[in-house]
Amino acid sequence: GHFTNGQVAESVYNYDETKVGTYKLPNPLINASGKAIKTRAEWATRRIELLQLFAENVYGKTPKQTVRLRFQTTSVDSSALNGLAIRKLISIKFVDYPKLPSIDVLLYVPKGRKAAPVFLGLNFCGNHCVTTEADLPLSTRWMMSGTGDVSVNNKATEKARGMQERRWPISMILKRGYAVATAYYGDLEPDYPEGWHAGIRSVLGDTTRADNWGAIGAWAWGMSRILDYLQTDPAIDAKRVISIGHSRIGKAALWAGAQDDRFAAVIANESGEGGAALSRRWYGETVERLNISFPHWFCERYKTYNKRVDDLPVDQHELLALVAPRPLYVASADGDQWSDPKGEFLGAAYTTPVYALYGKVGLGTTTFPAVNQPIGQTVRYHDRTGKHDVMNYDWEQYLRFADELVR
Ligand code: GTR
Repeated sequence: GHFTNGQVAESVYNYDETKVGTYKLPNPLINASGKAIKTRAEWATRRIELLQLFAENVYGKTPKQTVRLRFQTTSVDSSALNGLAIRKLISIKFVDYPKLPSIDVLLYVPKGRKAAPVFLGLNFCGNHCVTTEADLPLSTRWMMSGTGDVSVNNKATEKARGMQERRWPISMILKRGYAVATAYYGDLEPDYPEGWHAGIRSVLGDTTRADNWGAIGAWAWGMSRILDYLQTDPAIDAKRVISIGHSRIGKAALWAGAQDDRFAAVIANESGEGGAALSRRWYGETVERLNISFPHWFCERYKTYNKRVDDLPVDQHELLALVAPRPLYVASADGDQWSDPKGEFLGAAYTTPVYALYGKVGLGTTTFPAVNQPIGQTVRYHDRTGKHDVMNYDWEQYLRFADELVR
């Protein structure tokens, strides 16, 4: 990112468990007027209230208007990745906003499988960066500067090809019968404070409002537009589209899955603060630090909570609860204390009463597990050893989770 840890005062992050202190979380099953929620019907109303509270105070309001899309398939390779997959490139164009960049989708479908379930996740550095296939065009969009000339003057170079291939074990996923759909998150909005001028937020929303959507909202919205496309593709089982994302894109995957219940399941890999981690738990990154480092990610009003997170009308376990009764996977890494593994775990654990309304066991425990020990039922969690990253270990768990709960 643009900012490295330690640039601002220490008070905005904490790595000392003894300093976490006490906090009182809002109860997902007590509504804004203090009424206890006891039935699924009451939850349906409470759910709308929570979505609104997250929109007004955290992510900003997602514009509701229907945007006319045109799906243009620009390339089909019927024998990609050594014959494992059909590879399609689809540009999602905005009919009414011809100057906006398209969302350029890279889709791999396992060959010989009808109506494949699919993992849908945005990527950090262009489709060319999730695979080494040489014929895939380099994204021409604004790219963050990186080490080793992977971008020059904010444009991708050939050196970026395959750069995040390890995070996307596409062949392994295809062999398990799943399709993979991805697009560059910068197609929706380049990730820097003024980036919105070049993205969807330049034409939708209202920048004068304290609850105008932020970049995370734009990325989440883009995931739903890709889902719109997937619903039209007979090679895909549109009832089995899994929203997945890592880190900031994991925050977006959660917000997408919370708002759009066409997503069959949600996976948040090390989504951290503003994602799966509890905001009131003062550990790792804080709301204040997040808003200082990334002023464009959330709505303006979120900043007013920088020094008073206890006043937030919601906390992140309630975001996770919005996924119920659908399967949810929250994952951490023990080398990624910035994301607050324990705060992510507790976020997942505190969805339990909402899953129970549907007769489902969520995580089924409030005891933090040992490393590399996946736990849970409809809600699952693991704390992998190692760094802030997406590893095969993570994917192995996600594939098993999908095999058991999404197919
Ligand atoms: C960090 C940020 C985290 C997380 C991460 C990422 O700098 O503080 O909240 O989003 O970036 O996206 O890799």
